[in-house]
Amino acid sequence: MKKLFILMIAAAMILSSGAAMAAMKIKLGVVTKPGSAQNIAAEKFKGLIEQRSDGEIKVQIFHSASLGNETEILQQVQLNTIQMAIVTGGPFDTFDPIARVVNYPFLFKDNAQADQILDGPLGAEILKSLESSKFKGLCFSENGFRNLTNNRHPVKSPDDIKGLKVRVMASAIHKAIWQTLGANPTPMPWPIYTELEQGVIDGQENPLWVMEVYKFYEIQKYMTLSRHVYSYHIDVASLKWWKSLDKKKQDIIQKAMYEAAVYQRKDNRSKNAARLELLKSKGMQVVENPDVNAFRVKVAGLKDMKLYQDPKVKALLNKMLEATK
Ligand code: EAX
Repeated sequence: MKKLFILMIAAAMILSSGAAMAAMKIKLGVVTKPGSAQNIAAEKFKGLIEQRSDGEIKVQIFHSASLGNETEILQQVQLNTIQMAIVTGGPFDTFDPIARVVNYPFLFKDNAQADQILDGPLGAEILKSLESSKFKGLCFSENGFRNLTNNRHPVKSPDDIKGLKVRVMASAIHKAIWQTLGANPTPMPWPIYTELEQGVIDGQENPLWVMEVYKFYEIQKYMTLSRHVYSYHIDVASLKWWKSLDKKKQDIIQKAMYEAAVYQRKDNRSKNAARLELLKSKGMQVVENPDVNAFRVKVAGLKDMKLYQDPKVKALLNKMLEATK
């Protein structure tokens, strides 16, 4: 009887403390729709964190551009009106030019090298640098290697790019790459289906999952496996919000985001072979072995451009080029 009484009191205490302590809510923004790379990372993070915090932390995902484009999402993170975001590396470079180092063309040879560098001390330099623009950089998930699609003709070498109107992200380095390759780059935020459909632009570049999830095979005839940029997401939190959290919460969030990122990279990569088959079966004409060396030679001078003149950015680029030689 006495035991039962104690148990009842304990239960009542737990219940009342639960009610008094409202769950903390994290608003997390992504520009893309469910099924996209960003969303897969976001949903995995939500699942892990809600389970591990015993419901003490809840995550609300805002997707499909409901908070605006990626630049606007990042502005909201800076202001702490949303606490977290998973955003493509491209648009980050207007906030901190350090982000354009990873967007350097033909930097990483393969996925393993991307992981090794980004999960190591060089990746950590990028995350640290973001603090000066009010972001707490947590880790990196991925879009993947980007490939060119267009509606004019097959692209096998840089000569075929001349004059193509290619949509690019809000990123100085992406614009410079396509300018150097001879295209007519047009910066435009995501999403871009209508612009492609209406012919406002001839082409775009993105990883394979985008062509599948956003059904670009309906409106783009030619694809070239150019793999010109390894496109990362930077998984960030608002620095102001981050500093308000105790160490225990910071740890659980940091760990869950990293695990979600590793899960998502693997998931993304495991689907690429099937995606390529699907895109071909939908009628896309694919140039699987373009003259990558010719592309590489054309963009080789980019590292000496003004874009990389900031000493911190230049130093990191040089370290990355050295590490990926
Ligand atoms: O993930 O804007 C872009 O091209 C990005 O890759 C987009 O977020 C799709």
